[in-house]
Amino acid sequence: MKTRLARRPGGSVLARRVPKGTPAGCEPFKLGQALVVFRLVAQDLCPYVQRCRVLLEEKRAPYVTEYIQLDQKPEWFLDISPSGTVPLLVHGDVVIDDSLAINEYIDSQWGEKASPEAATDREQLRERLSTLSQATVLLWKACVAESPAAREVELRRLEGSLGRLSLPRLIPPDDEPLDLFECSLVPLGLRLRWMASVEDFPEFRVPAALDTWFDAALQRPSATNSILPHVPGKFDVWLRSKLHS
Ligand SMILES: N[C@@H](CCC(=O)N[C@@H](CS)C(=O)NCC(=O)O)C(=O)O
Repeated sequence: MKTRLARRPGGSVLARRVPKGTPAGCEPFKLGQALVVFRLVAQDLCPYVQRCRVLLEEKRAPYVTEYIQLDQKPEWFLDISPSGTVPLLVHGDVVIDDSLAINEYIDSQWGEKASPEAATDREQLRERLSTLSQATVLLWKACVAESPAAREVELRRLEGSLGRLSLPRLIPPDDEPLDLFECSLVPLGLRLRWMASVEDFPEFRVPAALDTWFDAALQRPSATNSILPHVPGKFDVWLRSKLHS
């Protein structure tokens, strides 16, 4: 059963929470008729979690997302998580607690490859992903900055970091999956859009080519399916509270 599903991905399980009675162990389990393979422990606002969900959605891999509160981490999570951070992937005996490592692992386990084979290309991908992670941190710093002046500094850094991102190719058709870099770019694009909808920061502009890429990427089902519907509203309230505190 597992092998057949692995050869022919599809039938993505879109359960958003693990229902009551789900085994707490790490074995694949049945949800309705589907065999659930990947289990992702998550927090609803986290951009790193969303990277993994975009990839799982792009690959139509069967998975469940189990949301936890980071200020009340459950015992079972602390027992299996080396770092106490989300995302945490559980797959059989394998437990991984870093979004980029998780995505590399999922890519090695399921469906068509979303990353290059050659070692030099993989190294280059890691560098691009590292710049992307820096941009993600800068966006967060801009949001939580303690004064408008400090925010402006972070926004300028963010703009510089976005300018250094090597641009993705044109967005592929929906039936052609995004690659690993593109999957990680989606959560950043979404948060830049949410940020712009809360307030116009006149000194800050997303580079035009990147903005055009976001226009197309954020329409993909993987972008909308990879977050819970309440999250844009929650981000809005959170950012307003930071801007006006
Ligand atoms: N490098 C990690 C970073 C993950 C991370 O920082 N996650 C945050 C949530 S967005 C977290 O779990 N923080 C722990 C906490 O708040 O206790 C990754 O890419 O997975």
